[in-house]
Amino acid sequence: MDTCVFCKIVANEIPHRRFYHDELVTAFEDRSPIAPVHILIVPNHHIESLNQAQAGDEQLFGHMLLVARQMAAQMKLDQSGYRLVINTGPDAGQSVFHLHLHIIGGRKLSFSGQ
Ligand code: D5M
Repeated sequence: MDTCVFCKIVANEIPHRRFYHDELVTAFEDRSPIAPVHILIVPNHHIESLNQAQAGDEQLFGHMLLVARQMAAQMKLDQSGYRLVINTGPDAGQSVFHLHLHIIGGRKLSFSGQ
């Protein structure tokens, strides 16, 4: 999608710190990190949010989880722990409408639901 910032990152059209790219997904550093490690994994093709996921996307979503595991191991979070988050829609605070999986870690994380 022409105006989507994450589509531009996937296409390497704007600066970002890239950790991983393959035919399905791209992983890069969140520009506003909330923890020492904060990585986003996005599908290479534009999906607005989890609400637009379809039958047939199973391989993509399974792959995103396995790439998250790989990123966590690469960042040495596999022992200390980490959190995966997909914000979906306004109440969850989704601010970029290209589906993305947050990997957050490197410090003790609280969970308040706020
Ligand atoms: O999270 C959207 C996340 O996307 C938020 O943590 C900032 C990040 N973001 C936004 N623009 C960029 C660019 N250009 N590079 C890297 N990271 C970016 P959400 O779940 O939608 O609230």
